[in-house]
Amino acid sequence: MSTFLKFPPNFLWGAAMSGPQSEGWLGKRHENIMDTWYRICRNDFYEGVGPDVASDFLHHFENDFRLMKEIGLNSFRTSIQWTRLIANLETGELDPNGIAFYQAMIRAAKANEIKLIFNLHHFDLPTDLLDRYAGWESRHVVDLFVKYAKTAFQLFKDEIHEWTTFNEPMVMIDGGYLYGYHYPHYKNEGKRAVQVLYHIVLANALVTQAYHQLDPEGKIGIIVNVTPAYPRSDRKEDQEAARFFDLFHWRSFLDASIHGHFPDELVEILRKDGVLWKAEAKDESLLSLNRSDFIGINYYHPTRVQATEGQIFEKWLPDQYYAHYDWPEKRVDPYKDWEIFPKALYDIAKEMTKRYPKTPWFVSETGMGVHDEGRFRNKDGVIEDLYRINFYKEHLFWLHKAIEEGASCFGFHTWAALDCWSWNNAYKNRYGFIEVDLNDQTRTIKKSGRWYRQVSLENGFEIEEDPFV
Ligand code: BGP
Repeated sequence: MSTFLKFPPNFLWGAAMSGPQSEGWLGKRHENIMDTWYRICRNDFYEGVGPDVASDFLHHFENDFRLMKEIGLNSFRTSIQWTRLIANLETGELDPNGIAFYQAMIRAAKANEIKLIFNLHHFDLPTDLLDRYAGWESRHVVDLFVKYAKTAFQLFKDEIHEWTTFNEPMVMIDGGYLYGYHYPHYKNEGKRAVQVLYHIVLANALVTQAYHQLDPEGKIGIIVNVTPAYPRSDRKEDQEAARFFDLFHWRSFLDASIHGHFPDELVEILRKDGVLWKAEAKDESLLSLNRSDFIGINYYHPTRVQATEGQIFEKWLPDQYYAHYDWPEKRVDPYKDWEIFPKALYDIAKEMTKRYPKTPWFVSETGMGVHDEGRFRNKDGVIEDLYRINFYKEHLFWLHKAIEEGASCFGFHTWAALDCWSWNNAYKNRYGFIEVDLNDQTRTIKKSGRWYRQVSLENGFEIEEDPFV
């Protein structure tokens, strides 16, 4: 017996990319922190490949939108690069080439009937602002970001009606301040990380306010990477560890942008520990009055946690409240060493419904990066990526179940439309529905792209009865 999994009407079937990972740095006046990282340390990147040309979306976007239409995308999210649109970061003076590029991109999306969602920040802080003001630690950078956002809204408000402020701000904090895996590679800077978190939340509220003033009909949200924290056991200590992880990594951004304030428990812990952020008196009402219209959820893998074993930390770190737990039964994506656990999407959806019942959300990224996909090429030159199709089917199965049970999820975007550059894996693992040959930038649709077209056309797909339970 088989069942057809039908999704709600007007469901978004799409994919995501980001400016830095697809356009690269060609033609920009400024470097962002990822560009700088590559310029000064090429060896940190797989085979020394950087974000200079990336997938050359800058020159191929017209054809790329045609291909996106061919694989059935009715929507697509990418990011504007602050470092491309703005010529003078302080005054907000515009770069005419940047404007021309984004306008042309908007036209190409429209010509192919693809709804374009613009994101304003995808890990790509201009390096000048890091060097001059310590980046997101500075309130002045919040003001400059708001200035840039207002400019973008003014320029594109007639064509773009869905915006997002940040992509995965927690990665900026983890990667840049706590564990050092992204430039500027600070480590164990817990207090500074907390200030960065606060400023991002504040910037989100200010930008939301600016957008609502300009276009009361349009919608603006924030994209967060949510990994449910599954405790190792029912023991109180493991449950407590999961509770803190959840508070710090999930509810910090979501409560602030949906409820208009941070969770009290989190504020109390940070105050008690002497690491609470610096705020101004007016901020409280700013957060409360300017809330996100929708949420994007990026989900790749779950987090499993356990109680700490009394490790002493010299400086404050969120890790003093939990430790990672390695579940012996986990199924792993060998290329990235990420656990594959599709049911988490159902659990996330349930939590969203419980905590934020009125807020619509969509899956803004999920995907599977695979190394050396040429192995799977058939005689016609097409990569037969059945693993990717199965990965999406399993995730969609759980998402569909949650929607049937009332989750207000309005779309599914994969990472990525085309193979894109990764933050330090470069092009080692490929995620796209469309293969990019880096030798000559030719594009070839993979088998998963053809499959997705069918799913999008039929607004669902057929499965054997409950194959994944
Ligand atoms: C997400 C980012 C994307 C993308 C993806 C895949 O966290 O939002 O930009 O890179 O992860 O990860 P990676 O490229 O590191 O393999």
